[in-house]
Amino acid sequence: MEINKVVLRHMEMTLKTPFQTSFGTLSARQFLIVEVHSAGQIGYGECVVSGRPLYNEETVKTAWHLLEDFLIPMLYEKEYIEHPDEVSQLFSVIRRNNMAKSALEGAIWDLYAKQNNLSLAKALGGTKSEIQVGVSIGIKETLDDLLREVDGFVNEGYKRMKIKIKPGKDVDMIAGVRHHFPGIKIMADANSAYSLKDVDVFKALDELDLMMVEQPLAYDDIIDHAKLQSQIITPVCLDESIHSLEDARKAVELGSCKIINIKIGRVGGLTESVKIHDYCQSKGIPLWCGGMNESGVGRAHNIAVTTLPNFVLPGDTAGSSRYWNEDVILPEVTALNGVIQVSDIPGIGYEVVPALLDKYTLEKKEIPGLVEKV
Ligand code: OSB
Ligand code: MG
Repeated sequence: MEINKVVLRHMEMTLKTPFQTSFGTLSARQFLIVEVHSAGQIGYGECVVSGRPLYNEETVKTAWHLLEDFLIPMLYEKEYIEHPDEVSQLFSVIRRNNMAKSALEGAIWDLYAKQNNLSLAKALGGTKSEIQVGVSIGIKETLDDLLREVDGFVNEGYKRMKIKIKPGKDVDMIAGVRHHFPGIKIMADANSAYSLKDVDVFKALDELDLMMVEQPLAYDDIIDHAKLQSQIITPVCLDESIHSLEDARKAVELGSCKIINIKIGRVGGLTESVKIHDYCQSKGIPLWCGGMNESGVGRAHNIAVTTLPNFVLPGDTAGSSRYWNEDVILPEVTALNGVIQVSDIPGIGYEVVPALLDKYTLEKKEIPGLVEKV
Protein backbone atom coordinates (compact mmCIF):
# COMPACT_ATOMS: atom_id res chain seq x y z
CA MET A 1 0.00 0.00 0.00
CA GLU A 2 1.27 3.43 -0.93
CA ILE A 3 -0.51 6.20 0.90
CA ASN A 4 -1.15 9.36 -1.17
CA LYS A 5 -3.03 11.34 1.42
CA VAL A 6 -4.50 11.16 4.91
CA VAL A 7 -7.55 13.23 5.83
CA LEU A 8 -8.38 14.06 9.44
CA ARG A 9 -11.88 15.12 10.40
CA HIS A 10 -13.05 16.44 13.75
CA MET A 11 -16.66 15.27 13.94
CA GLU A 12 -19.62 16.09 16.13
CA MET A 13 -22.85 14.09 16.12
CA THR A 14 -25.71 14.62 18.55
CA LEU A 15 -26.99 11.51 20.29
CA LYS A 16 -30.76 10.88 20.14
CA THR A 17 -30.79 10.83 23.93
CA PRO A 18 -28.06 11.87 26.43
CA PHE A 19 -26.00 8.96 27.78
CA GLN A 20 -25.10 9.00 31.49
CA THR A 21 -22.27 6.99 33.02
CA SER A 22 -20.69 7.19 36.46
CA PHE A 23 -18.17 9.67 34.99
CA GLY A 24 -20.52 12.07 33.23
CA THR A 25 -23.33 12.74 30.77
CA LEU A 26 -22.76 12.83 27.03
CA SER A 27 -25.20 14.49 24.64
CA ALA A 28 -23.07 15.27 21.59
CA ARG A 29 -20.39 12.82 20.52
CA GLN A 30 -17.09 14.40 19.46
CA PHE A 31 -14.57 12.14 17.75
CA LEU A 32 -12.26 11.92 14.72
CA ILE A 33 -12.56 10.17 11.38
CA VAL A 34 -9.36 9.24 9.58
CA GLU A 35 -9.33 8.64 5.82
CA VAL A 36 -6.35 6.97 4.16
CA HIS A 37 -6.24 7.50 0.39
CA SER A 38 -4.34 5.15 -1.90
CA ALA A 39 -4.67 4.41 -5.63
CA GLY A 40 -8.26 5.61 -5.88
CA GLN A 41 -9.43 3.80 -2.76
CA ILE A 42 -10.15 5.11 0.74
CA GLY A 43 -9.73 3.31 4.06
CA TYR A 44 -11.73 4.67 7.00
CA GLY A 45 -10.95 4.59 10.70
CA GLU A 46 -12.72 6.10 13.69
CA CYS A 47 -10.87 7.59 16.63
CA VAL A 48 -13.20 6.88 19.54
CA VAL A 49 -11.93 9.66 21.80
CA SER A 50 -14.30 12.16 23.36
CA GLY A 51 -14.16 15.90 23.91
CA ARG A 52 -13.22 15.37 27.57
CA PRO A 53 -10.67 12.94 29.08
CA LEU A 54 -13.12 11.10 31.35
CA TYR A 55 -13.12 7.51 30.06
CA ASN A 56 -9.39 7.62 29.40
CA GLU A 57 -6.75 10.33 29.09
CA GLU A 58 -7.13 11.05 25.37
CA THR A 59 -9.26 13.80 23.81
CA VAL A 60 -10.04 14.92 20.24
CA LYS A 61 -7.22 17.47 20.54
CA THR A 62 -4.56 15.11 21.88
CA ALA A 63 -5.47 12.49 19.28
CA TRP A 64 -5.34 15.05 16.44
CA HIS A 65 -1.91 16.17 17.70
CA LEU A 66 -0.60 12.59 17.87
CA LEU A 67 -1.93 11.79 14.43
CA GLU A 68 -0.79 14.95 12.68
CA ASP A 69 2.60 15.41 14.36
CA PHE A 70 3.74 11.83 14.98
CA LEU A 71 1.73 8.92 13.61
CA ILE A 72 1.05 10.17 10.06
CA PRO A 73 4.68 11.32 9.57
CA MET A 74 5.87 7.91 10.81
CA LEU A 75 3.61 6.23 8.30
CA TYR A 76 4.93 8.42 5.47
CA GLU A 77 8.54 7.67 6.43
CA LYS A 78 7.97 3.99 5.82
CA GLU A 79 8.58 3.15 2.16
CA TYR A 80 5.89 0.58 1.70
CA ILE A 81 3.34 -1.25 3.85
CA GLU A 82 2.73 -4.89 3.03
CA HIS A 83 0.34 -5.65 5.88
CA PRO A 84 -1.45 -3.59 8.60
CA ASP A 85 0.36 -5.54 11.35
CA GLU A 86 3.44 -3.51 10.35
CA VAL A 87 1.60 -0.31 11.31
CA SER A 88 0.93 -1.62 14.79
CA GLN A 89 4.63 -2.52 15.06
CA LEU A 90 5.67 0.91 13.74
CA PHE A 91 3.52 2.76 16.29
CA SER A 92 4.71 0.65 19.24
CA VAL A 93 7.58 3.07 19.96
CA ILE A 94 4.99 5.72 20.90
CA ARG A 95 3.71 5.17 24.39
CA ARG A 96 -0.07 4.78 24.90
CA ASN A 97 -2.31 7.19 22.91
CA ASN A 98 -4.05 4.00 21.85
CA MET A 99 -7.17 5.58 20.39
CA ALA A 100 -5.09 7.82 18.10
CA LYS A 101 -3.01 4.84 16.93
CA SER A 102 -6.05 2.66 16.45
CA ALA A 103 -7.84 5.17 14.20
CA LEU A 104 -5.02 5.28 11.64
CA GLU A 105 -4.26 1.56 11.93
CA GLY A 106 -7.97 0.81 11.44
CA ALA A 107 -8.10 2.92 8.28
CA ILE A 108 -5.10 0.98 6.95
CA TRP A 109 -6.84 -2.31 7.77
CA ASP A 110 -9.92 -1.18 5.81
CA LEU A 111 -7.74 -0.15 2.87
CA TYR A 112 -5.81 -3.43 3.00
CA ALA A 113 -9.04 -5.43 2.98
CA LYS A 114 -10.42 -3.38 0.06
CA GLN A 115 -7.22 -3.78 -1.94
CA ASN A 116 -7.34 -7.54 -1.39
CA ASN A 117 -11.04 -7.73 -2.19
CA LEU A 118 -11.83 -9.15 1.26
CA SER A 119 -14.31 -8.11 3.90
CA LEU A 120 -12.53 -6.69 6.94
CA ALA A 121 -14.06 -9.54 8.95
CA LYS A 122 -12.41 -12.13 6.67
CA ALA A 123 -9.12 -10.19 6.55
CA LEU A 124 -8.98 -10.38 10.37
CA GLY A 125 -9.67 -14.12 10.38
CA GLY A 126 -13.33 -13.80 11.38
CA THR A 127 -15.55 -16.84 11.02
CA LYS A 128 -19.11 -15.68 11.73
CA SER A 129 -21.74 -14.46 9.26
CA GLU A 130 -23.90 -12.95 12.01
CA ILE A 131 -23.15 -11.56 15.46
CA GLN A 132 -25.13 -11.17 18.69
CA VAL A 133 -25.48 -7.70 20.17
CA GLY A 134 -27.19 -5.98 23.07
CA VAL A 135 -27.70 -2.43 24.27
CA SER A 136 -25.77 -0.35 26.80
CA ILE A 137 -28.19 1.74 28.86
CA GLY A 138 -27.10 4.84 30.75
CA ILE A 139 -27.91 5.70 34.38
CA LYS A 140 -31.52 6.86 34.81
CA GLU A 141 -33.05 9.11 37.46
CA THR A 142 -35.75 6.63 38.47
CA LEU A 143 -36.46 2.93 38.14
CA ASP A 144 -39.54 3.81 36.06
CA ASP A 145 -37.37 5.66 33.55
CA LEU A 146 -35.02 2.67 33.38
CA LEU A 147 -37.85 0.13 32.97
CA ARG A 148 -39.38 2.21 30.17
CA GLU A 149 -36.06 2.28 28.34
CA VAL A 150 -35.44 -1.46 28.79
CA ASP A 151 -38.99 -2.17 27.62
CA GLY A 152 -38.39 -0.17 24.45
CA PHE A 153 -35.26 -2.13 23.60
CA VAL A 154 -36.92 -5.47 24.45
CA ASN A 155 -39.67 -4.51 21.98
CA GLU A 156 -36.99 -3.81 19.37
CA GLY A 157 -35.84 -7.41 19.85
CA TYR A 158 -32.71 -6.93 21.98
CA LYS A 159 -32.19 -9.73 24.49
CA ARG A 160 -29.20 -8.48 26.46
CA MET A 161 -29.15 -5.23 28.41
CA LYS A 162 -26.07 -3.68 29.94
CA ILE A 163 -27.07 -1.22 32.63
CA LYS A 164 -24.77 1.45 34.00
CA ILE A 165 -24.53 1.64 37.78
CA LYS A 166 -23.02 3.99 40.35
CA PRO A 167 -23.29 4.17 44.15
CA GLY A 168 -26.92 4.84 45.06
CA LYS A 169 -28.12 3.71 41.64
CA ASP A 170 -27.21 0.06 41.69
CA VAL A 171 -28.83 -2.91 43.48
CA ASP A 172 -32.39 -1.53 43.55
CA MET A 173 -32.28 -0.50 39.89
CA ILE A 174 -30.87 -3.83 38.71
CA ALA A 175 -33.24 -5.78 40.97
CA GLY A 176 -36.16 -3.83 39.48
CA VAL A 177 -35.11 -4.72 35.94
CA ARG A 178 -34.54 -8.38 36.88
CA HIS A 179 -37.99 -8.53 38.49
CA HIS A 180 -39.83 -6.98 35.52
CA PHE A 181 -37.83 -8.80 32.83
CA PRO A 182 -36.98 -12.24 34.27
CA GLY A 183 -35.95 -13.66 30.89
CA ILE A 184 -33.40 -11.11 29.67
CA LYS A 185 -29.64 -11.24 30.00
CA ILE A 186 -28.41 -8.44 32.25
CA MET A 187 -24.96 -7.08 32.94
CA ALA A 188 -23.96 -4.10 35.08
CA ASP A 189 -21.21 -1.62 34.17
CA ALA A 190 -19.78 0.52 36.99
CA ASN A 191 -17.09 2.40 35.04
CA SER A 192 -14.82 2.31 38.11
CA ALA A 193 -17.29 3.91 40.52
CA TYR A 194 -16.56 1.60 43.48
CA SER A 195 -13.79 0.42 45.79
CA LEU A 196 -13.22 -2.81 47.72
CA LYS A 197 -15.13 -1.30 50.64
CA ASP A 198 -18.28 -1.73 48.55
CA VAL A 199 -18.05 -5.53 48.40
CA ASP A 200 -21.59 -5.82 49.85
CA VAL A 201 -23.03 -4.12 46.78
CA PHE A 202 -21.49 -6.85 44.63
CA LYS A 203 -22.62 -9.60 47.00
CA ALA A 204 -26.17 -8.26 46.64
CA LEU A 205 -25.78 -8.21 42.84
CA ASP A 206 -24.74 -11.89 43.10
CA GLU A 207 -28.42 -12.66 43.83
CA LEU A 208 -29.65 -11.16 40.55
CA ASP A 209 -28.28 -13.62 38.00
CA LEU A 210 -26.06 -11.18 36.10
CA MET A 211 -23.87 -12.25 33.18
CA MET A 212 -21.08 -10.14 34.64
CA VAL A 213 -20.19 -6.91 36.42
CA GLU A 214 -17.99 -4.69 34.28
CA GLN A 215 -15.07 -2.62 35.63
CA PRO A 216 -16.37 -2.26 39.19
CA LEU A 217 -13.11 -0.86 40.64
CA ALA A 218 -10.43 1.67 39.67
CA TYR A 219 -9.66 2.22 35.97
CA ASP A 220 -5.97 1.41 36.54
CA ASP A 221 -6.36 -1.52 38.92
CA ILE A 222 -5.93 -5.27 38.55
CA ILE A 223 -5.02 -6.13 42.17
CA ASP A 224 -8.23 -5.17 43.95
CA HIS A 225 -10.29 -6.64 41.13
CA ALA A 226 -8.66 -10.01 41.88
CA LYS A 227 -9.57 -9.62 45.54
CA LEU A 228 -13.15 -8.73 44.63
CA GLN A 229 -13.49 -11.61 42.16
CA SER A 230 -12.42 -14.07 44.86
CA GLN A 231 -15.30 -12.88 47.07
CA ILE A 232 -18.17 -12.88 44.58
CA ILE A 233 -19.79 -15.35 42.18
CA THR A 234 -20.70 -12.98 39.36
CA PRO A 235 -17.87 -12.88 36.82
CA VAL A 236 -15.87 -9.65 36.79
CA CYS A 237 -15.29 -8.26 33.29
CA LEU A 238 -12.51 -5.73 32.74
CA ASP A 239 -12.88 -2.79 30.35
CA GLU A 240 -10.84 0.30 31.35
CA SER A 241 -7.96 -1.71 32.90
CA ILE A 242 -6.96 -3.56 29.70
CA HIS A 243 -4.88 -1.67 27.11
CA SER A 244 -2.78 -4.45 25.62
CA LEU A 245 -2.06 -8.15 25.38
CA GLU A 246 0.32 -7.74 28.34
CA ASP A 247 -2.42 -6.17 30.47
CA ALA A 248 -4.75 -9.02 29.53
CA ARG A 249 -2.13 -11.64 30.43
CA LYS A 250 -1.46 -10.06 33.83
CA ALA A 251 -5.16 -9.71 34.67
CA VAL A 252 -5.87 -13.30 33.66
CA GLU A 253 -2.85 -14.65 35.57
CA LEU A 254 -3.88 -12.73 38.71
CA GLY A 255 -7.52 -13.79 38.48
CA SER A 256 -8.66 -10.16 38.21
CA CYS A 257 -11.44 -11.04 35.75
CA LYS A 258 -13.17 -13.99 34.11
CA ILE A 259 -14.28 -12.04 31.01
CA ILE A 260 -12.70 -9.26 28.94
CA ASN A 261 -14.39 -6.53 26.91
CA ILE A 262 -12.32 -5.55 23.89
CA LYS A 263 -12.58 -2.03 22.54
CA ILE A 264 -10.40 -1.69 19.48
CA GLY A 265 -9.50 1.92 20.31
CA ARG A 266 -8.65 1.23 23.94
CA VAL A 267 -6.15 -1.51 23.03
CA GLY A 268 -4.49 0.45 20.21
CA GLY A 269 -5.99 -1.23 17.16
CA LEU A 270 -7.16 -4.33 15.37
CA THR A 271 -3.79 -6.11 15.36
CA GLU A 272 -3.57 -5.89 19.17
CA SER A 273 -7.26 -6.90 19.42
CA VAL A 274 -6.52 -10.08 17.46
CA LYS A 275 -3.54 -10.84 19.72
CA ILE A 276 -5.68 -10.44 22.85
CA HIS A 277 -8.35 -12.55 21.19
CA ASP A 278 -5.96 -15.40 20.48
CA TYR A 279 -4.48 -15.29 23.99
CA CYS A 280 -7.90 -15.26 25.69
CA GLN A 281 -9.09 -18.08 23.46
CA SER A 282 -6.11 -20.19 24.58
CA LYS A 283 -6.92 -19.43 28.24
CA GLY A 284 -10.68 -20.01 28.03
CA ILE A 285 -11.49 -16.36 28.73
CA PRO A 286 -14.65 -15.32 26.85
CA LEU A 287 -14.69 -11.99 25.03
CA TRP A 288 -17.19 -9.48 23.78
CA CYS A 289 -16.81 -6.23 21.89
CA GLY A 290 -17.44 -3.03 23.84
CA GLY A 291 -18.53 0.28 22.34
CA MET A 292 -17.80 3.99 22.59
CA ASN A 293 -21.05 5.27 21.06
CA GLU A 294 -19.45 5.03 17.63
CA SER A 295 -20.63 6.40 14.32
CA GLY A 296 -21.17 3.87 11.55
CA VAL A 297 -17.45 3.77 10.75
CA GLY A 298 -16.39 2.56 14.19
CA ARG A 299 -19.49 0.38 14.39
CA ALA A 300 -18.45 -1.42 11.19
CA HIS A 301 -14.98 -2.08 12.64
CA ASN A 302 -16.59 -3.46 15.82
CA ILE A 303 -18.80 -5.81 13.79
CA ALA A 304 -15.78 -7.09 11.86
CA VAL A 305 -13.71 -7.88 14.98
CA THR A 306 -16.72 -9.54 16.65
CA THR A 307 -16.70 -12.21 13.90
CA LEU A 308 -13.57 -13.73 15.50
CA PRO A 309 -14.59 -17.01 17.16
CA ASN A 310 -13.83 -16.19 20.81
CA PHE A 311 -16.21 -13.20 20.82
CA VAL A 312 -18.77 -15.52 22.37
CA LEU A 313 -20.81 -13.04 24.43
CA PRO A 314 -23.18 -10.41 22.93
CA GLY A 315 -21.43 -7.06 22.45
CA ASP A 316 -22.45 -3.40 22.81
CA THR A 317 -22.62 -2.77 19.04
CA ALA A 318 -26.34 -1.97 18.82
CA GLY A 319 -27.91 -0.76 15.57
CA SER A 320 -27.29 2.81 14.34
CA SER A 321 -30.82 3.88 15.31
CA ARG A 322 -30.04 3.34 19.01
CA TYR A 323 -27.72 6.37 18.77
CA TRP A 324 -28.41 8.48 15.69
CA ASN A 325 -31.24 9.95 13.70
CA GLU A 326 -28.91 9.69 10.73
CA ASP A 327 -25.64 7.72 10.49
CA VAL A 328 -22.71 8.46 8.13
CA ILE A 329 -22.83 5.03 6.43
CA LEU A 330 -25.24 3.32 4.06
CA PRO A 331 -27.03 1.20 4.82
CA GLU A 332 -27.08 2.01 8.52
CA VAL A 333 -26.33 -0.87 10.92
CA THR A 334 -29.48 -2.78 11.80
CA ALA A 335 -29.99 -5.45 14.45
CA LEU A 336 -32.95 -7.79 14.11
CA ASN A 337 -33.79 -9.70 17.32
CA GLY A 338 -30.37 -8.71 18.66
CA VAL A 339 -28.53 -10.12 15.63
CA ILE A 340 -26.51 -8.20 13.03
CA GLN A 341 -25.83 -9.80 9.64
CA VAL A 342 -22.17 -9.35 8.71
CA SER A 343 -21.59 -7.68 5.35
CA ASP A 344 -19.27 -9.42 2.90
CA ILE A 345 -18.58 -6.28 0.86
CA PRO A 346 -14.79 -5.65 0.72
CA GLY A 347 -13.41 -3.53 3.58
CA ILE A 348 -15.62 -2.37 6.45
CA GLY A 349 -18.65 -3.54 4.49
CA TYR A 350 -20.63 -0.30 4.44
CA GLU A 351 -20.53 2.71 2.15
CA VAL A 352 -19.24 5.80 3.94
CA VAL A 353 -21.15 8.76 2.45
CA PRO A 354 -18.88 11.81 1.95
CA ALA A 355 -21.80 14.27 2.08
CA LEU A 356 -22.89 12.86 5.44
CA LEU A 357 -19.32 12.97 6.76
CA ASP A 358 -19.14 16.63 5.65
CA LYS A 359 -22.42 17.40 7.36
CA TYR A 360 -21.00 16.42 10.76
CA THR A 361 -17.42 17.66 10.23
CA LEU A 362 -16.34 20.63 12.38
CA GLU A 363 -12.81 20.75 10.98
CA LYS A 364 -11.01 18.90 8.21
CA LYS A 365 -7.35 18.72 7.27
CA GLU A 366 -5.72 17.00 4.30
CA ILE A 367 -2.19 15.78 4.91
CA PRO A 368 -0.52 14.84 1.59
CA GLY A 369 2.08 12.08 1.44
CA LEU A 370 5.41 12.33 -0.29
CA VAL A 371 4.76 13.04 -3.95
CA GLU A 372 7.59 10.83 -5.15
CA LYS A 373 9.25 7.97 -3.40
CA VAL A 374 12.80 6.90 -4.10
O1 OSB B 1 -17.83 1.67 29.66
O2 OSB B 1 -18.52 0.57 28.00
C1 OSB B 1 -18.31 1.66 28.54
C2 OSB B 1 -19.60 4.48 26.31
C3 OSB B 1 -18.61 5.41 26.50
C4 OSB B 1 -17.59 5.15 27.37
C5 OSB B 1 -17.53 3.93 28.05
C6 OSB B 1 -18.51 2.97 27.85
C7 OSB B 1 -19.58 3.27 27.00
C8 OSB B 1 -20.70 2.37 26.77
C9 OSB B 1 -21.48 2.56 25.48
O3 OSB B 1 -21.08 1.55 27.56
C10 OSB B 1 -21.40 1.41 24.59
C11 OSB B 1 -22.07 1.71 23.27
O4 OSB B 1 -23.29 1.63 23.19
O5 OSB B 1 -21.36 2.06 22.30
MG1 MG C 1 -17.50 -0.33 30.20
